[in-house]
Amino acid sequence: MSDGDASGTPCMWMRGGTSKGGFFLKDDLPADPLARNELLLHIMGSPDRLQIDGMGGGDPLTSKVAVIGKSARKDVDVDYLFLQVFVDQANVSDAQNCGNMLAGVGPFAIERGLTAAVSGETRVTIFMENSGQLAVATVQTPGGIVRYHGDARIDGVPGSHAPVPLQFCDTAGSSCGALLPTGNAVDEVLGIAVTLIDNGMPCVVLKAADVGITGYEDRESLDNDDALKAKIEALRLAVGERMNLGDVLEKSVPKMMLVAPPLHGGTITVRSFIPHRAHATIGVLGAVTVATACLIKGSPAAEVAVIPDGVIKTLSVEHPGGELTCVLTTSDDGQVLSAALLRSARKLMDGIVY
Ligand code: NQM
Repeated sequence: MSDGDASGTPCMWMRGGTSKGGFFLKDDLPADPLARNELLLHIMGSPDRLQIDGMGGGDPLTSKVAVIGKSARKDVDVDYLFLQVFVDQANVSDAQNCGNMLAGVGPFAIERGLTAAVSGETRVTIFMENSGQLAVATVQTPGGIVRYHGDARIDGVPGSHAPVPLQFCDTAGSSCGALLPTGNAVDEVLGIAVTLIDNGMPCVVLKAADVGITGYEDRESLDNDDALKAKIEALRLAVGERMNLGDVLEKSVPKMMLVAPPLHGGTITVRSFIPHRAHATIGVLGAVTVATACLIKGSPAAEVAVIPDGVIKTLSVEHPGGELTCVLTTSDDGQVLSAALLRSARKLMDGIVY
């Protein structure tokens, strides 16, 4: 990048859920996607394992960008485009949503005056451009000012913060065109039973035991297991076309979800790969998608899950950093109608990035 970056770019750095990254107004970034991506790679310091020359934290979870603008859509406050800036490749992908960064979108939109706050709590309706779907975030706004501190705790984030409940409707087939893109609850791929599913995040759900692990390993052991990584990457590459995602070699989807019975009274245990590193916890829409897989009869997830009765199901997805509770509202015949879960966000820095 030349000295074109001398004047810098306004941005806010925020934690959203268990992710962290840059939040930009759409109008502050180049309109041309190639120029925008080049600028974002430069800002993050990619490609470089440490991202030492940029703002990224050397981890996919801290190399994320949210681009936000006022929405022209009826009854929608803002449009949100999520961009995954790869750490060690010169690649910026819009092929997935991020439900964690989503938690910062409402507070950012209010702080930047894209939508008005009311005193108390403000509902912000967000169009997720990556998948063309809606989410609603509820932001604490006493006196019309965003409040970040509070008593809500989420696993994977130290301390407590103001709650940001998120609600999703109609997330089925976000990127794959259908909840089950092959039409099957179970497919056999390279000799392993998998569910190919997308309820907000394209995922391959399989039993951890079927790839030779317990499903209770920590992130470091998983990240150091090259044989396991090779096995699940072969599976991932084999299902891209079947999931309507095309060639996924350079894509951040589908995510690989290795499941096992719950250990701590929850619904299921998951170790997720996103897709080349193990997740420290689990993605938001990844969790919604795995929770949905638990409800599909005969699927690998259903075989290990413990499911409560009732049409409103509180499903606790256990992960390496604790658990994430998804509340799924289902129809009488078991279809998932909506999902809700709790996140929090924190404003870390507001200024100019060079
Ligand atoms: O699944 C990581 C994350 C995510 C995505 C990933 C996410 C989601 O934890 O909605 O939030 O799966 O790449 O931020």
